[in-house]
Amino acid sequence: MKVAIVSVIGRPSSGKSTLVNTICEMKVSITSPVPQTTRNKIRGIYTDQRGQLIFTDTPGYHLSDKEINKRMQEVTVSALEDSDIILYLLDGTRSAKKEEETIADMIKASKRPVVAAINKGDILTDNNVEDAKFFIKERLPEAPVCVCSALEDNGIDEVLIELFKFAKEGELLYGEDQYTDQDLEFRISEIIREKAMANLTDELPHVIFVDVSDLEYDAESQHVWIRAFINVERNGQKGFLVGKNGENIRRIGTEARKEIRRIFPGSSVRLDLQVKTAEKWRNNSIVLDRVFRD
Ligand SMILES: Nc1nc2c(ncn2[C@@H]2O[C@H](COP(=O)(O)OP(=O)(O)OP(=O)(O)O)[C@@H](O)[C@H]2O)c(=O)[nH]1
Ligand SMILES: [Mg+2]
Repeated sequence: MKVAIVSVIGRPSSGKSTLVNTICEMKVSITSPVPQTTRNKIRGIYTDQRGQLIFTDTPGYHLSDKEINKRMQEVTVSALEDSDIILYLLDGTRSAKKEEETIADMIKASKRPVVAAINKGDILTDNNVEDAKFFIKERLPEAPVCVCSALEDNGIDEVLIELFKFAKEGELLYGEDQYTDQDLEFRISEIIREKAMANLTDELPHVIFVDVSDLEYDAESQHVWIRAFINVERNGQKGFLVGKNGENIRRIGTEARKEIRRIFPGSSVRLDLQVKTAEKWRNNSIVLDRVFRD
């Protein structure tokens, strides 16, 4: 069996999380049109008769000295170090500038085998594809190049073929049916965060975090009960989330519950969702949020 850990690297909004979800055929990582959606390393696992590829989805690499960006850059760099292969995702609709050059140089410096995938093939012009290919040829001449659409599931098989070529013989690291290693609370909180982001505008998506305070599963009645809080930084932000007559929070809850049910096939799910002002912003993503606003 072939096995490899694959870091998915690219600029914010290039489609890294969408790609990992498409490959794993399950939603393992949340996505949105808002850049910098992914905040942590997320693992998605793909297994077939060839072997196993463990994908690490990373926060988009954004050049900036702001604290949030530096933290997310660190997450990306550590994923690079932990990986056997790099899957470099380029958004073909955007021309390669300084940021793209920095990422390409970083990948080169890591000395890992790299597969380059030009994403958003469904909306690319021939010129877009040529430009992206030219850029890769210049910066990473050894990398095989694929054109794909993570959203429409096109060209993904070619990406997998190229990745498996670099994978080494080894034992499977995860069970054949496993598609992620995230714990349930984290997945649920991410789904809620995605739905909240989709129902908010402007900077607010970046100043929220979600915590799941209770998760109970009754195997006999196949009933799941979840209590979760969407935390905002200041009281004044609560209204945006709750909406007129609670309309917004209801919509977020309904959309989230629908998706959470897929994690528990055959079970009924009750989701109690509330908005609160966090007394204390926790480390990690929370500090990121606060700094991001500054
Ligand atoms: N047209 C098109 N849109 C895509 C494709 N892949 C992703 N997108 C869209 O691009 C946006 C960003 O996708 P994500 O998967 O969240 O991007 P990401 O690289 O994980 O972004 P960050 O986590 O913020 O770095 C979303 O609106 C996706 O629907 C694609 O193949 N074609
Ligand atoms: Mg992402």
